[in-house]
Amino acid sequence: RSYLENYDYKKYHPIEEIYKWMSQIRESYNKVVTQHFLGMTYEARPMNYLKISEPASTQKKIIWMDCGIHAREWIAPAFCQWFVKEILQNYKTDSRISRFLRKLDFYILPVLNIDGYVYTWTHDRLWRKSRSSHNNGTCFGTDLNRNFNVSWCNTGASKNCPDLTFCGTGPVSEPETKAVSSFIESKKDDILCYLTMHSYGQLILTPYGYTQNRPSTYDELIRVGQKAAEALKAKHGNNYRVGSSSEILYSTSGSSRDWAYDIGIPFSYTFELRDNGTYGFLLPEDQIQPTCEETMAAVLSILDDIFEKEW
Ligand code: PAY
Ligand code: ZN
Repeated sequence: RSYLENYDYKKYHPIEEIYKWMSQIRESYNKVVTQHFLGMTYEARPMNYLKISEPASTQKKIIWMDCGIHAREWIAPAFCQWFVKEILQNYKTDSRISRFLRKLDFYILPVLNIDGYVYTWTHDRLWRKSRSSHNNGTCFGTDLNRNFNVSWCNTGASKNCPDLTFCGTGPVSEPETKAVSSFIESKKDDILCYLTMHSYGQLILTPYGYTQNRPSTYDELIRVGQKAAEALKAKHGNNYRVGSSSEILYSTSGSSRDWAYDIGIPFSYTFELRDNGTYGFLLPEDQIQPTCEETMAAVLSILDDIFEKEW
C-alpha cells in the first residue's frame, strides 16, 4: 500500500508529512493535480499550493482556498487536505463535482503559516502568529491575518509585537502575506471565490472586519452564506452563524478576506470551524471527520450558488 493509501485524514499531521502528502498527491493524480511554488516563509520553508484542474482549452475561473494562516487552528489544514482528497476521489463519479471541474480550477494552500505551524508542533501548541523576529530578536511573530494591505492596523490590531494581533511593521511586511497577495493579485480577474479557513467559533464571515459599513454585495454574500450554513447543519446538526466580522465577531483590519474582497474577488468568506469553545483550538481528532464532512457540504453549497450565477 502506498503512502497515500495509508494517509490518515482523521489525524493531524506535522508539516513534513503534509509536504510528503502534497508530493504524493501530485504524483498519483498527475493528470489533474500540479504543485506550484508561491514563495518562501520567514524561516525559509517553501510555500506550495496544489492546483486541481481538468485539461480544457477554455480559460477557467478559479476557486482559492487557504488554511492555517493561524498556527494553532489545526482543524483548518486538516480540512484543506480533506477537501483535496474528496475532490480527487469523486470528480469522476460525482456529477456535481465533475460539473464544477469543467468550469473551475481549485487552488489550495494547505498551510499558509508554515513556520507558526511547525512551532505549534515543537514548542507551543497555542502559538497563533508567524515567526518573524522583531525588537532586536526579543519578540516573535506577526498576525498574518492583520498584515494584508487593507485598512492596515486601523482597528482590531496592534502595533506592539508581543500582542496576539500584531499587524507587522507595515502592510504586507511579511514574506508569507507577500507571497499570497502578489499571487492572488496576479490572478484576481479569474478568481471567483476566496475562502480562508480558521477555527474556532462556527461562523461564516463576510466582509467587512474593518468597518461596520456593509459591502455593496452584502445581501448576496449573506444569502449564499446562509444557504451554506443550512447545508452544513443538514450533515450533523451543527449551527453556524453567518454575518460580517465586524457585526457578529469583532473588528479586524488587514484581514486576507477583506483584502481579497476589495481587490474584486466577489465571494470572499472566512470560515471559523468547530467548535464553540469546549475544546477550542484543541479540537479532538475524533471530530476531524464530522467537521470536514459538514464543512465540505457548506463549501459545495457556495460553489453551487456561484456556478448558477456565472453560467
Ligand atoms: O475578520 O475574519 C476576521 C477575523 C477572523 C479571525 C481573526 O483573525 O481574528 C477570528 C479568530 C481566528 O480564527 O483567528 C477567532 C479565534 C477564536 C481567535 O483566536 O480569537
Ligand atoms: Zn484564525
